[in-house]
Amino acid sequence: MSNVSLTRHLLEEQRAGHISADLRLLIEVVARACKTISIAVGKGALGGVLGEAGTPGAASMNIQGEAQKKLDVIANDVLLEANAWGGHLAGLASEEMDHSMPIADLSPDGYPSGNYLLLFDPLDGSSNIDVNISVGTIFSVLRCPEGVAVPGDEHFLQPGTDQVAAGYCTYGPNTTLVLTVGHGTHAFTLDREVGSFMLTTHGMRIPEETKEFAVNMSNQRHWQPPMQRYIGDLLLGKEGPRGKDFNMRWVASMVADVHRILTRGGIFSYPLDAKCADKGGKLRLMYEANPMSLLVEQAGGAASTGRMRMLEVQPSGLHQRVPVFLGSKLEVEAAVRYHLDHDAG
Ligand code: P6P
Repeated sequence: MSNVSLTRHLLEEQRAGHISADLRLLIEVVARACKTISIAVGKGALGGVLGEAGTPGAASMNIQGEAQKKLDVIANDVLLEANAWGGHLAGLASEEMDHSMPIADLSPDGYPSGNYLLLFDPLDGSSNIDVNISVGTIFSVLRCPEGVAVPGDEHFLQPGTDQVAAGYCTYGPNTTLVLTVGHGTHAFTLDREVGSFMLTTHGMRIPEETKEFAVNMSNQRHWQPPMQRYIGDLLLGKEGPRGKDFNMRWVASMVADVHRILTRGGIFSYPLDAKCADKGGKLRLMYEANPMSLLVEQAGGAASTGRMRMLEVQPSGLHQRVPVFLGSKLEVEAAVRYHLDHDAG
C-alpha cells in the first residue's frame, strides 16, 4: 500500500527542481477537479447527469460538431471553476469551447493570473458514459509566452515538446491519475476513503514489443493503402510477414485504451480515413494526441502521426486533428515504416 500521496510526489518533484511551486499547485488544482468529476461520473443515472445536454430535440453541439453530454458540460464547468482563482494560469482551452479563455475573463474579483496555459478534454470518450464504460479527463500544460499577459488562441499553438506537464484521469473501476512532468510517467490511484491520490506505479514502462493492437476496424474500408497493408499483415498472424498472432482491443475511449497500453503494452491507432481525412484526422492534437504522446514517450513508448514524431508537429489551430499511432516503441516504428515505404513509392 503506497504512502506517497500526489501532494508529496509533487513536492519532491519541486525539490528536485523539476517543477515550480506554481506548476505544482496547478496540477493539484486539476487533480482536485478530477476528484469532483469522478464523483459526478460515479453517480451514473442516480445523479441525473446521463444523456445529452441541451433540450429534447435541440442537442447542445460543441465546436467539434459533436452532441454534448450533460457530463461533458459539467466536467468542463468544474475545470473552469477550479482554475478561475488559483493564480497559476494565464489562460485555458477546452475541447468543449470554441476559443481559449484568458484567466482575466474567468477570474472573479480580479484574482491574479499566472504563467501557464492549461488545455483539456474535460471528459474524453463521453459517448461511453451512458453504457457505463470508462471515460476520462485529459490535460496538457504549456508555458505562456514571455510578455503575454492576455493570451489568445495563437499563444497555445506550441509543439508537444513544449509541454511542461501532461496527464489524464481515468474514471473506471477505480479512479487513477496518470501524470508526467518530464521525468517519467507515474500513476496515482484515488483512495476514496481518504480522498487522496496515492502513488501506485512509479515509472510506468511500455514493453517495446506487443501482440495487441487497438483500432476501430469498422473504418477498414476507409483507410489509406499503408494502413490497409499494416493491419492486413497483423491479421495474417503467424502465417503472415509479422510472424506472430495479434489480439485486438478497442474501447472507443482513448483514456481507457491508452491506460491499458501504458499498463501492459500495445499499439493504439486512429489513422486518417476517408471520413476524417478532410479534417486531418479524428483525434485532436492539442488536448488528446500531445498529452498522451508525452505520457507514452516518458514511459519508453513512441507516438507518431504515421509520418512524423507527434510531439514535433507544429500546431496550426487549437482544435487541429491528427492521425495517431502510439504505444509499444517497436510496433509504432513498424506501423510508421508501412507509411514511409508507401510514400517512397
Ligand atoms: P470511434 C472518443 O469520442 C474519442 O475521441 C476517443 O476517446 C476514442 O479513442 C475515439 O474517439 C473513438 O472513435 O470512431 O471509434 O467512436
